Amino acid sequence: MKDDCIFCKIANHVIESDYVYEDDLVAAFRDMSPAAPTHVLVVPKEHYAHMADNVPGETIAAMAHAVDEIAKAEGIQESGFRVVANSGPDAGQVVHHLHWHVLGGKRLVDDFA
Ligand code: DGP
Repeated sequence: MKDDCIFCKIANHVIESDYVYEDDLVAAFRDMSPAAPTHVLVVPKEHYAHMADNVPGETIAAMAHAVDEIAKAEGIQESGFRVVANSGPDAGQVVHHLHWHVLGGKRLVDDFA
């Protein structure tokens, strides 16, 4: 855990949040500035800065499993959803702890992200 990282703190319950899914490797909680009716962030409990930070396959698999569980629980599995991983400055990454945005519950085709 990185001491100055907000998502490390949330994923490891140092700071509590609005959790929707959790297992040994990942936590998922609602984005504080939702861009869609469902806007959940899936984050690993270990600290990785972004998608190009040698993230273990086991962690990626756990994140993908979390997306599946969240889509079912949120009722967006059939209607559709988007998964976004902003990585680095050109993507506008603000929080430098790997996270996947899971967005759904409205038409997203005209939204850029
Ligand atoms: P980005 O790094 O640009 O992929 O987006 C970071 C997202 O994280 C942004 O949508 C707002 C959200 N966020 C930032 N800080 C917190 C926080 O402390 N709690 C929650 N729930 N969301 C946060």
